[in-house]
Formats: sequence, structure tokens, C-alpha cells
Amino acid sequence: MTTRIVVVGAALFDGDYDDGGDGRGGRLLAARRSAPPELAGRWELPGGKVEPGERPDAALVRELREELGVDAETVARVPGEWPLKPPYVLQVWTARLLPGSARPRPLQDHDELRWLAPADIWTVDWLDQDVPAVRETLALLDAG
Ligand code: 9L3
Ligand code: MG
Repeated sequence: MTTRIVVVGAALFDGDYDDGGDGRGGRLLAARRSAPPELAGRWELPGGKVEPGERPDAALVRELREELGVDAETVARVPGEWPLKPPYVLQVWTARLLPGSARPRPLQDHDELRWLAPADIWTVDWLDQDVPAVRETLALLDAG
């Protein structure tokens, strides 16, 4: 039997998401992977593997601190789950920076960060598995 391991990803926003086209809405953080070689250059929702006994949302806060040097909190689970290379599956939470947090910077596994306005979401080369996750995140926000 195969153990299923959850990988958590953050849809980290810098303000309220707004598709109104006035350019004042919140932006989504995308992170470009620098490793491993087969994923380098592709963009993702930052995050990583949940450790044994760890709550997924706590894992995501930990990963954001390790990878980006920020203090963040999760807001809501994005419905759905997306298969990665077995045994991994991807789950996503919307998240925001806590007051007083440092600005995100690429500390591990990434070589560039970009805040994407709603109109720019599809201008980066997302990892294949992150495409449906990003789409679902935007659908959730548009519905709310
Ligand atoms: N992964 C895919 N999309 C994401 C994340 C955070 C991770 N948004 C994949 C890449 C790796 C695996 O999950 O193959 C574990 O991620 P990490 O621990 O290397 O970040
Ligand atoms: Mg990671």
C-alpha cells in the first residue's frame, strides 16, 4: 500500500483580490523554482510537504517562513486536491501576510518572486499541476 503525502501550496495575496480591472486589486504571489532541475524555471504556489503529525495549515505557515521569510496565516482551503508525482497530492489554501511581516524573498528552492495582478496571472509558466489549482483559487475568489 502507498502512503499518500500532502503537499500544501499557498495562494498568498497582498490585498483583497479584485477582478474589476482598475488595477487596484490584490495580487497573487508566484514563485519560480530553482530546483530540482526538472522543475527549475517553472512557477508555483510556494509551499511543501506536510510532515508526519503536522496539520496542513500549520505546515503551510512553516513552509512560507522557511521559503520566503514571512509571517503568514492561512485564510481558507481551496476546494479540491491535485495529483503530483505519486505519492504526493497538492492542496491549496489562500493566505495573507500578518501585520509586520517581512516582504517575501526567495530563501530556498526559488530564484524569483512575482506579485501578479489579476490580469497577469497567466503570464507565467506555472507548473502543470498548479494550473488547475490556480484556476480553482480564482474561481473561489470570484464567487466570494
Ligand atoms: N509541488 C508542486 N506544486 C506546488 C508545490 C509547493 C510543490 N505548488 C511539487 C514539487 C515537488 C513536490 O511537490 O515535486 C514537493 O514540493 P517541495 O517540498 O519540493 O516544495
Ligand atoms: Mg517547497
